[in-house]
Amino acid sequence: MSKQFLLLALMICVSSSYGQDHLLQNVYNRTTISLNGDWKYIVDPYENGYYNYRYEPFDQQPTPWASAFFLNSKPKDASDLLEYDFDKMDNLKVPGDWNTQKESLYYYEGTVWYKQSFDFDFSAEGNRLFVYFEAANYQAEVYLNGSKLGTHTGGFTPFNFEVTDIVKAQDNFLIVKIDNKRLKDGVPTLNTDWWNYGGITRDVKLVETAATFVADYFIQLDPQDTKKIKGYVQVNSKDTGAQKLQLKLPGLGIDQQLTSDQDGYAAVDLSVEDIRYWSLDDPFLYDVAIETAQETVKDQIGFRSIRTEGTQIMLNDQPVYLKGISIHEESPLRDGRGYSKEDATQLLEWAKELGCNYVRLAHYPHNEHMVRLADQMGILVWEENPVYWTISWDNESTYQNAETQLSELIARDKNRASVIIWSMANETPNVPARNVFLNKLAAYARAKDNTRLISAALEQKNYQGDPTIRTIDDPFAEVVDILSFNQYIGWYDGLPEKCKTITWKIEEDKPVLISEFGAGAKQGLHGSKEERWTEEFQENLYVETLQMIDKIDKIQGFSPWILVDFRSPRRVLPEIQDGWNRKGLISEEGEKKKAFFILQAFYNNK
Ligand code: GCB
Repeated sequence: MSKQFLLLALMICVSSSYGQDHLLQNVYNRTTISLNGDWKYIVDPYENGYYNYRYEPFDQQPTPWASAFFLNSKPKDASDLLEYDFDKMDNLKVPGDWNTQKESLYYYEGTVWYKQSFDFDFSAEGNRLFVYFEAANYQAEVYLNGSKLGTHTGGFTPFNFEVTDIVKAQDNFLIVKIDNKRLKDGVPTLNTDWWNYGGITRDVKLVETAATFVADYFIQLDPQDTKKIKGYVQVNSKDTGAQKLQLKLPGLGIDQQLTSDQDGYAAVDLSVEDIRYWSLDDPFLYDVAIETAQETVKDQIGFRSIRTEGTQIMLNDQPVYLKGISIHEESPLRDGRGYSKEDATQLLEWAKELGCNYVRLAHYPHNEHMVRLADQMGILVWEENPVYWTISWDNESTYQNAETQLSELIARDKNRASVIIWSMANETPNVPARNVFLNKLAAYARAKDNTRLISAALEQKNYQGDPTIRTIDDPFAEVVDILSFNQYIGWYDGLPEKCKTITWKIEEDKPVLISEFGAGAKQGLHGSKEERWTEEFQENLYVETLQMIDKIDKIQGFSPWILVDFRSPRRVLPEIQDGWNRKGLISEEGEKKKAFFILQAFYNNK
């Protein structure tokens, strides 16, 4: 194993100690049993089912009282005192946020307990079983049949636990305590401009594996040599010693035996002459199969190179201009958090219709359908860690939390050709503790994945005090591969006409992206271009901004804010906002605003 991959493997082992098992690779394509559907729930604002009256967690007591909710207790006889009963409760749908399912939970931030029952038969002796959550916001305590499996922190990344020794043939009860209280030391922190949807927001699956199984793999083009495919496969086995496995890429004529080391790792290092590279016009995905003696895991992987050269972004050694749009993960088809393939399809089809070749998935990891579809549709992707605005930069556990969330995102999406940028953070203040925090995070991301570019949405400033000249003055600009910043000239900063008066002085020899600009407009509200909230105001802001952007010589693309109006508790203006950030090019009802067509025309001419 190369030094680099050894380091990678070590880091993965370290991160798995953070309260959950090593993340299974590619659950998306494995045969699984869905636990989606109706789950019983108990709203528990005082966390009465979690703490005793001395405020000690039941799950840390040697013999928890029957009143602990995760025990799913039932009265032993008619005189027994018990003050809860899951089976008499109402249901919440999983996947789904609770806010848009129950009116009484619309603004709720706190604990809700979920319970699902299931039967399970192993299909072969010696097999193993995992319960896999695609995401739950924000903190999850997970119990099966009264035993604690673990805790997961972070609302947007997957986690799994092995349940081989706990699962029974019948009447299993999986109980999950979800707490979406915002926390000062959390990631994100107390303040965000999006809705804090709570719940088990994505799919829950049971994954049965063979005794020895493919736990993980990272198979990508070598960034140093586009005729090489490099990475690793990791098998998990209770048997120690080397394992034989077979890596097959029939489209490239590859059928190679690999032998894992003591820790289950086998390096992948293949020389290939004639690769059909994944590209925007030809998003070709190769069928990949990894076989152990007992099972086969299949995936579809694209091979492309991405790098920067001076101020250009090079996709397969050709400069590419990123015609983008920012997207929040809300369903364009229902209300609330998006989670389905249909949600992702609609969002990405709108992006395509707009003329985009690139999307910024803001401000946290979106569901896996987005990147899987982007792989198929030939759309480049920016993925983002929810390090947003003000984070407790000095708090080591906040850093660990941010790193773990990033590591789970990279673990899930590291084989996706569409993903070209890992973004560390959004609009964070330039203070020493933040610089230490972000530098460490960027170094971590680079060590984990050297096949992608690092960025962050930074802020712009007056150049040497002159308000007509703008620049980026931030030490993190030295660290990133792509220099990105948000700017709102014409909205928070003067009126759209102001764009004409601004020039840009960007000194770094790097590709530059504008990760946000925009203006609010209520779809259907018309008036003059001077009138705030009208479609005409927003349209004019796009006209003016696009002219300004075209004059910034290092610009290699942008992702305006935002594709669709999205919910935000910060946006309370009656009759206009009513709880929605109105900077969408499309309303939450799916109606396009005038600015949509301005951007579409610009992209079509680019
Ligand atoms: C920003 C933030 C984004 C907000 C947006 C706005 O700079 O990055 O999260 O939603 O501005 O609408 O103010």
